[in-house]
Amino acid sequence: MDPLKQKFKEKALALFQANRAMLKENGDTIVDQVTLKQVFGGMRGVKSMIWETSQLDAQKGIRFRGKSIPELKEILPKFEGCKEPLPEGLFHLMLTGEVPTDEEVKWITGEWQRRADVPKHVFAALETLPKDAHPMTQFSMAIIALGTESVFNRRYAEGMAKSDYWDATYEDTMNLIARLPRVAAYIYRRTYKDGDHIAADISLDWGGNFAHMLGIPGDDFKSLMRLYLTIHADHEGGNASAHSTHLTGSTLSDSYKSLSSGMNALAGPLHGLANQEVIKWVFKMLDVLGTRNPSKEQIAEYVQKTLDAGKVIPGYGHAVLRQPDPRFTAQRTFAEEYIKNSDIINVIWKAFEVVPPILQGLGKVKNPWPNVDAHSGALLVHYGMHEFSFYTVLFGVSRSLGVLSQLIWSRALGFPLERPKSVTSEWVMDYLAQQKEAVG
Ligand code: HAX
Repeated sequence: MDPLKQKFKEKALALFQANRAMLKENGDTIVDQVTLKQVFGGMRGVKSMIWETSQLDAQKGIRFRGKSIPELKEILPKFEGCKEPLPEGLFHLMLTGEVPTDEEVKWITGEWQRRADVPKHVFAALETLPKDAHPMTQFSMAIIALGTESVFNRRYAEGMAKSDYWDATYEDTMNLIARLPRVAAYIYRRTYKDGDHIAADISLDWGGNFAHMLGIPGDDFKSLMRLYLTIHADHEGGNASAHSTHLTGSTLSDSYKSLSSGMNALAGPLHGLANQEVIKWVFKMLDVLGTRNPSKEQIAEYVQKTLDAGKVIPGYGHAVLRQPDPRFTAQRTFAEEYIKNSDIINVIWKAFEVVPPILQGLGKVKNPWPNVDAHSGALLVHYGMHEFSFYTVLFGVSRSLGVLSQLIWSRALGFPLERPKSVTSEWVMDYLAQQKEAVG
């Protein structure tokens, strides 16, 4: 058994047994109550799922196994000469709860390189799609096509025991994560660069090699990719991409179909596609205003116009957060450190001063602050990636790390098929009438 799998197995067995004992004694303890507002309002805040890899706090933002993003930047191993954390290290942390050593991270990099070969039929499947198919459509389809290799499906058909489900899911997950950069880079190069593909560089790490295969030059872009792939990886379990992956996975669908579900959720403009929408909105504003250097007053006017047209301001607001997103702040810190004087980044920073008071003034927006998607596009544009519709694929490559490491946990902890209860509006009216009658 490989060392990462061995480490996971020990931790998972211990937690499985501890949870069993805890539930035997406390299974009927009430941890939440649900209001009608929550039932009609997208289940906001309802505690109904276990997610081991990360947890979100409305004020402090994301914690990966208790660690904040600035802490991750300190404690996770780095690629030689780079100051940003390696996503391989975060994967280890999420999967085992332990900060990895340099050696452990090197092992993961090597293991993902060893598993990185993409079957030819995946590229052939992609070639059947028109070049202008949205990259998220291509990405989701490619992930499904990779699933013909599923170890879980093969072993399930052979009669695998329930206690081994996590093991087969680990194998699928390691293979899938290893192959995603190659698939994503293929989509980028076929869609925007006339199919002029770039071979992998095995001297590089997972994120650095992804940057290399995309064909965006420079060490700073590789550093950005390492940071980007780390900070987008997980955001506890209730967000739409994580929850979709979790729900599909709960049917014992394989890692490929589960992740593809998650990517379809990520592709919506209220979720991951917001990174594309933000930068489109910014460039449209610059075109309309006829300047690359708008004043705060001009930005405020344009924000108001967007709202008056009945649209949301992309990159602002959040279902859980009530402060500026620490992932926004991490990208801002990166820009301050690596980039001097970029017009487009200056616009993002000015918008950060202008948008929150306007949204606050509407009196209904619960979180007027920027989220992760407000900043990422400007960084990518700065380094020469102008193909906005590809941005959500970058998010998706990263998100695989969190949702798939959790899928291994879900299988190891024996989570059942997810099946909440739904009711009709008529049921609600009848229920309210009965309550009234009972009170007299
Ligand atoms: N601009 C304008 N109005 C906004 C708004 C924004 N950025 N954010 C929220 N609102 C509005 C809502 O549309 C809602 O209006 P109605 O009552 O008229 O329907 C009202 O304020 C209350 O919404 P909320 O409770 O504050 O927010 P929700 O939890 O319902 O929604 C969203 C959270 C992220 C979907 C929302 O803030 C939004 O649409 N933001 C813009 C899109 C965006 O940036 N999405 C990315 C979010 C982060 C993420 O998942 N990244 O992948």
